[in-house]
Amino acid sequence: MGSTNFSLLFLLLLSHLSCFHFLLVPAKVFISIDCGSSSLKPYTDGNSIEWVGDDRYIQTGEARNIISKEQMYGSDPHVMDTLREFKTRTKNCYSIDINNGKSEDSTKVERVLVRASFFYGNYDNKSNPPTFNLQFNGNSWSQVVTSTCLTYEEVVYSLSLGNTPVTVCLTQTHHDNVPFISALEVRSLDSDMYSYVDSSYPLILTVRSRFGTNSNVRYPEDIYDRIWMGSEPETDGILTWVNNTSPDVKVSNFQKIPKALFRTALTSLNFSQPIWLSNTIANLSGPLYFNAYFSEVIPLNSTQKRSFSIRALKTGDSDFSVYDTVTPTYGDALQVRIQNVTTYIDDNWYIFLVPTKDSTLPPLISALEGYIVGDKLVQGTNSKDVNSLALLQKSFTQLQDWQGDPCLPSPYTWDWVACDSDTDSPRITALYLDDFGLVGTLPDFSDMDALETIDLHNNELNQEIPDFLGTFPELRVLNLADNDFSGAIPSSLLNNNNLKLSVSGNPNLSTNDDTSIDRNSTDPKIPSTSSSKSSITSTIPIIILGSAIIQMFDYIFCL
Ligand SMILES: *[C@@H]1O[C@H](CO)[C@@H](O)[C@H](O)[C@H]1NC(C)=O
Ligand SMILES: *[C@@H]1O[C@H](CO)[C@@H](O)[C@H](O)[C@H]1NC(C)=O
Ligand SMILES: *[C@@H]1O[C@H](CO)[C@@H](O)[C@H](O)[C@H]1NC(C)=O
Ligand SMILES: *[C@@H]1O[C@H](CO)[C@@H](O)[C@H](O)[C@H]1NC(C)=O
Ligand SMILES: *[C@@H]1O[C@H](CO)[C@@H](O)[C@H](O)[C@H]1NC(C)=O
Ligand SMILES: *[C@@H]1O[C@H](CO)[C@@H](O)[C@H](O)[C@H]1NC(C)=O
Ligand SMILES: *[C@@H]1O[C@H](CO)[C@@H](O)[C@H](O)[C@H]1NC(C)=O
Ligand SMILES: CC(=O)N[C@H]1CO[C@H](CO)[C@@H](O)[C@@H]1O
Repeated sequence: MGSTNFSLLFLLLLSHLSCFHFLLVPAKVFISIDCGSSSLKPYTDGNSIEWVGDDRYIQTGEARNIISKEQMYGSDPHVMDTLREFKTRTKNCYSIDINNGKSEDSTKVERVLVRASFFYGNYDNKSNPPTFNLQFNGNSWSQVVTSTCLTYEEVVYSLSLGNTPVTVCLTQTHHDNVPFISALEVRSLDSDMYSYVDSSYPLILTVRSRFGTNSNVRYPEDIYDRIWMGSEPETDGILTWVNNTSPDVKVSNFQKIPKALFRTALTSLNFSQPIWLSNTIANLSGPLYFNAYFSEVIPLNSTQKRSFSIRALKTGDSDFSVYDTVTPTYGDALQVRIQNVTTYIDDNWYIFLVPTKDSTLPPLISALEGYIVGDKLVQGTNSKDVNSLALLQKSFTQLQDWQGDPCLPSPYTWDWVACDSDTDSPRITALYLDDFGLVGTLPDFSDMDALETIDLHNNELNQEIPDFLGTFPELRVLNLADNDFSGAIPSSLLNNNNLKLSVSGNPNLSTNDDTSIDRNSTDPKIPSTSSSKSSITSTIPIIILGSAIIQMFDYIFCL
């Protein structure tokens, strides 16, 4: 970069409500959930976005009101004044049926944008904003470090199984740090958006800024409701804001970004002065991808030229690479992809816009969007197992508030299952449904054919012992003790010598004297030998996470 003095532009994230009221068709899926609100009447905010309460999306946690409205910059006060906290359980999940209750829609949604917002507002009067983890559809998403300001996390990913529900889970990771959430938004994206990144990887937002103004753009100008944050006015005497004099800017359909972004730009006062964009990302785990947007702001005559190179540090390189040299056109939008970027000193990424030698005008930029490419998406727990768990949940209401992927991400399984979590499509190996107050009859869950342990003792199951319980090829422990089972014991169970069967405490069960049932009269123990499985019981301790979780840059709305 030679001896040039670069001016450093921090992307300070200042927020102002935008106030455009165009009527546009929104994204196909457009669900906005005001967490902790049970209001039955939808609330429409200043951007024409309709918010609903979260009752229908989650069964756990408790609704709370914030105490302090200080530092609520940029957020809708009505949406942010309630939240849901999760004092019990390690993992609590929202499950959002993006078909909105309709049966399998012919129009498949391929990609979604999910945004989770957190505004602490001292709701618990402890002045102690918590830290916890966030997951989507069985994948690790981020560590949320809340503060007194509004923060949000955003991820874009593909739904490989079509219109499966979007699940968002919060997991407690630190003692006394109770997870909470203020808002949750799901928007569908068109399949060609962000398609230059392999769809088996998620994109986790790090920055989405517009320049030359302090006002934000989101829905309705961006029909996908991406939030393009305005920035701080320039006061350093090096950079300045300009308005685009073109009455209209052509934005090709492929870019699908709002025209409004091109009304303004950031430029240098001095034609030879580069623009330097930067921000910090601690613990970057994947490459950074950026989209930068440009448009010439004045009609140029024959002696004027605006041309500059775009430089950034490519993963694996030791010096800044030139990604592209651009000459923006008046009245046209230009998108440049800056891919495979990594961080440099002190976990900062840098993008330089450096004027070419023949340029008579300084560089400029209208908008910038940046993502981290996350870890490969998991497939999710085996679908036979998931469907069978759904049958159990349908039969027994007390199981219904378990949502999200039952096994993933490891170690956050549901409390009453164990999984073989060595793969990205784990199997359920144990059901620990002892003492759950189950009354009635079992549905046929024989599709869960990787089960090794079924513990149903101490419930009120009152039926004949169903034959399907004898069909699990891997079953080693079946505990049916202390129920109201009746009739005879199926021979498939009696004849299975590998099975530790317990049926004591079922007074109406006919046990022929000679049989070897209750080969052990005491309750069988959950095997602790079987090596790789995590044997999780309902008294699971809080697990403090190791270093495997990505620490993400939180999008913070603070002055
Ligand atoms: C918060 O706690 C303080 C004392 O610690 C108490 O005076 C105040 O009334 C509490 N506020 C609310 C809203 O509970
Ligand atoms: C851009 O235009 C707006 C009004 O359209 C005006 O308020 C603002 O001052 C202009 N900014 C610059 C840098 O000229
Ligand atoms: C413009 O910037 C260049 C390089 O930073 C510097 O040498 C020159 O003095 C500057 N000109 C003005 C008018 O500030
Ligand atoms: C081009 O525009 C610049 C700035 O307005 C002006 O100084 C210059 O004389 C113009 N040149 C021609 C050939 O019109
Ligand atoms: C990014 O890096 C990956 C892995 O090194 C490589 O396969 C891919 O081609 C790179 N993409 C671009 C656009 O440079
Ligand atoms: C056992 O069977 C009898 C008669 O069928 C019934 O009255 C009784 O309630 C049953 N006992 C239990 C514990 O289910
Ligand atoms: C980054 O990772 C290191 C080691 O895994 C950890 O000690 C540190 O706290 C992390 N930093 C942040 C900001 O999470
Ligand atoms: C079938 C079975 O598990 N039998 C066990 C019963 O318990 C005794 C000791 O308590 C074991 O030795 C048996 O193997």
